[in-house]
Amino acid sequence: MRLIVRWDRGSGIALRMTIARPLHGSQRVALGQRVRRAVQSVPIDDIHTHLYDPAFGELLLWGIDELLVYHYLVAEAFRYLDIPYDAFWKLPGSRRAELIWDQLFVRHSPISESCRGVVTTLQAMGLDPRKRDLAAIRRWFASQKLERHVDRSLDLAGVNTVCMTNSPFDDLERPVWIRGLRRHPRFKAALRVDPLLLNWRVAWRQLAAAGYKVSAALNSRTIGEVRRFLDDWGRRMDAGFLMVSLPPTFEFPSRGDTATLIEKAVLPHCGDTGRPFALMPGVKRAVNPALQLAGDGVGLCSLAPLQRLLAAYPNHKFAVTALARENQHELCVLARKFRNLHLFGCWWFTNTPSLIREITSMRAELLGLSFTPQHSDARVLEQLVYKWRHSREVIGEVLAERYVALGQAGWSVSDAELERDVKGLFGGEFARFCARAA
Ligand code: HDL
Ligand code: ZN
Repeated sequence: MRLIVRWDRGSGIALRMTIARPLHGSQRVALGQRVRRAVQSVPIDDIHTHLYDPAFGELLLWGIDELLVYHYLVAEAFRYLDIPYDAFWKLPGSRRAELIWDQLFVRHSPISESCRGVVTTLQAMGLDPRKRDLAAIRRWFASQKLERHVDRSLDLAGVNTVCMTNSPFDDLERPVWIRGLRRHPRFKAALRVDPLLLNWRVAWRQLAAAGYKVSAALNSRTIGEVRRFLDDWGRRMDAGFLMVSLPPTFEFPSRGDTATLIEKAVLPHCGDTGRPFALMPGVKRAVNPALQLAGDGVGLCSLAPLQRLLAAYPNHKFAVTALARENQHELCVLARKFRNLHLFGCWWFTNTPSLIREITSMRAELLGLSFTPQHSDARVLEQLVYKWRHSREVIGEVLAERYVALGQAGWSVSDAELERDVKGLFGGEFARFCARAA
């Protein structure tokens, strides 16, 4: 600190001003390293994945072939492949994996984020992809025991727990819940309701077949039974929150099925149980259906429906991640206006280093520490490793810049305070948000 004394001519009083002495080079470097160390070491609660508790058997995807046929890589491989889409889908998974390996790792350097992720993951597992020996990599995975491999993958990723995406409408998943399962302590559940909210014309028949007295008409009896359905599945799953992805055309309020079910069933359920409602706007499903799961696109949303929900339901909790890059700034400002809005993740097409940097900087500058910077969206077990190593790298850089700028302004943080702050970002703030009384 530098002390400066100025005489005030008028009053003749000495004005003492202390000017923060800027951190000098080595102090800036040391502080940045402390921040990166905290970001690298604090374990993460991953609040959105498509992974499954091992009790769900085949639904938990793992191994090199699943890493290679991940829909992100399918989309990228088809930019080089000229075989017909249906010919590709007729191939066995192992053959699809070989085609993708050949195009994205042998014939071209794997510089995309999804391809680099496979390299990061293989290296972390102690394999050397530089040999380009897919057969050897396959032999290693084939020799792994899943139970140990699950803990190894979460530990290598620095992940404490993962939250699944659970659907009563999934014909493979539903029977496991109905039969009952011994839950793995590191796998939490979230109740995904896309089919219910986005395809009521089909969903009501599935509820009826399951014994809920519903009809196509969203009358009071149907609404009551939909709420019973949500109560039953929320309890069965011990779901931390409900979630739905929404098209750019989503409107609220509206007389449509989606808005009506949200207003009359989902929000009353969330109000009764205190569960947050996670909204994921901006998905254009099946813009290229021939790509199957890889065929979804992105669209710019109006955030006015979200704003109306936040204002109309001040005691309900909404967690939101938007898919369009161009929606991110307005979403940040909305979060400044509504404390019942918690932002999370750089979702899907925004889960790239350049956009994680842009979005996380914007959020830290506008929201401080009251958000969750990332979720992995991992669909294959070992993806946790790269999705979190890559994200921690960028989040660590962004936070190092913020804390150095704070240091320059004349503030200091202890290691304990840094750890506290990062724990909040990596799951603590979201847990507090979920636990907050509705
Ligand atoms: O709707 C979602 O939850 C998305 O994450 C989709 O599952 C998407 O296919 C995906 O895996 N994105 O990462
Ligand atoms: Zn997802």
